[in-house]
This record gives sequence, C-alpha cells and structure tokens, in this order.
Amino acid sequence: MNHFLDNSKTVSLDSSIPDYPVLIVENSAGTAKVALHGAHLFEWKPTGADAVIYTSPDAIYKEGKAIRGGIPICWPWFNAHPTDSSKPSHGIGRNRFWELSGLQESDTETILTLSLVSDDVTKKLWPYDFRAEVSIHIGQTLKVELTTVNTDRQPLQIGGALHSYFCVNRISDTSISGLDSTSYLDTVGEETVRTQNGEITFSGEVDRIYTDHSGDIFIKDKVRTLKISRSGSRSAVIWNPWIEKAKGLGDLPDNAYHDFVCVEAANAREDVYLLKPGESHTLSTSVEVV
Ligand code: TA6
Repeated sequence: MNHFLDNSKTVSLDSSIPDYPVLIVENSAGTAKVALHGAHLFEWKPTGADAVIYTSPDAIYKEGKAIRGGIPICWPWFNAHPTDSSKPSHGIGRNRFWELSGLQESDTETILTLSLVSDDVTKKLWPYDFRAEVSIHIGQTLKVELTTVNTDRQPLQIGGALHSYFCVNRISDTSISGLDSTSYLDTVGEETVRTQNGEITFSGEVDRIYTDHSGDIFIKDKVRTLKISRSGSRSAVIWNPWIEKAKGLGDLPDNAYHDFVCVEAANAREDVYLLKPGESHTLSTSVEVV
C-alpha cells in the first residue's frame, strides 16, 4: 500500500488506531477519511461546507464490526442473506480489510481504489471466486463505485447497497423528494407494499425499499439540499431508526436519530444481478451539496 502513498500529495496514512489503517484525504475540494476495513468512507467534508457524511460518535473501529455511519459497503447481499440467516446481515464486504490497489490524484480530486479478492475466509461465507473493487472519488462531488467481477466458472448473484448515512440538522425538519409516486416495501412492522405520496417526512421509524426507480433523490433540511444520484441500481433504501431502534444500537447515542438519514443506492430484493463467468456489475452513488 505504501508505494501508493510514498509520493502522494493528497493522501496520508493514519495508524493511530492499532491494526486499523485509515486513509486521510485532503485536497482543494475537501477532506475525507477512508478505513481499509470495509473500504469504508466515514468522513466527507467539502471545502466551505459542513460535513455531509454522518458517523456515530460511538462508532466502533475494530476488525469484524462495521463503522456505524459513513458509507458501509453492504455486499454481496442486502440485509439478511436470501436463504441462510446464519450468514452476516449485509454481507461480507463491510467486515473485511480491503487493499489499496489504486490512487489517482489532482489538486481538485482524489480517486482511491480498494480491492477485495476471494479467499478461504470469504468462500466459507460465499462460495464463489470474485474480485471486488471500490473506487472512491473525493472532489466537488463524492462518488463511490462498487464493481464486482465474476472470476468463477459458475454464475453468481450480486445484491447489496451503498448504505450511506447523511448528516441532517434535524430529522423532523428533513424531507426527501424524488420518489413521489414510486412503489415501496415498508418493512416497519408487517411488510407492506405502498406508493409514495409526495415527499418523505419523518415522525417515526422509516425503513423502506423503493423499487423500480433510478432517478435522483434530494435530502432537504433547513440548512441545505443534498442531491444523491445512483447507477447500476433500481432500488433505493430510506432508513431512520427513530427512538426505539436507536436505543437498541449500542454504537449510536440514543438521541442520534435526530442527526442523520440513510439514502442508499441498492441492489435489494429482486433488484439483483446474475453475473456469468467473466461478467461484472457496478453499483454507484454520488452526492453533492446543491
Ligand atoms: O438499510 C436499512 C437497514 O437494513 C435497516 O433495516 C437496519 O438494519 C440498517 O440497515 C442497519 O443495519 P446494521 O446491520 O448496519 O445495523
């Protein structure tokens, strides 16, 4: 990894957390932090703006536990494994160390590429050969691309989500637009298919999978508007845990539900991809302050 960093002008290595390397990115467009663990971006602050990406002050930074916040790489399945509930929720990618495999940089943008290749550990959880790459573009816009290459001799199914946590000044003053008239699966309580009417507002737990949608989504609070775009995705997840669920998360302060909302570029439920040997799929999300 170090040979990428030896002459870098915008990326440095923070080794202050034992056995948990973090890349610090600083360029003219802003600053960011990316843990090699989970290829997990957990801070992004554009120059002249407040932080866009939320991370819990109680987040845990250790192997095998996803940081609460940032953009967790939920891969190669979303939420529970489709057929085996003993497998980790949200897949294997967010709980493994990835390798820094590429770095491109200019004054205004830094592009980090991190890779994960199948090994004995991954095969115990997901019996396929693969190469996965996360490219993180830190500039005026933040873009994260997750590419899966099927290096196996059999087809494999890819699902997942870029589980992005966004800062809001207060969830009860926040609305989300861009999903009007879109069908969604409401997973709070008994799963129910509903249709979105107007903007999404928050007065309780929200945990929804919007389907057959690929347009831009906007998060508006009293301070600013964030524009979220996606590609390789026809499902989007909107989540806020609200009071009771927040209390049940040990790595999130009880009242922190006020401070974030998740808008996730997903390949959830039926929105999955069957890759033949040699085929690849890229799921991406980008966010900018508008
Ligand atoms: O994306 C929404 C969701 O699936 C919620 O149901 C909730 O479980 C959230 O992800 C967080 O999951 P995690 O495993 O990171 O606690």
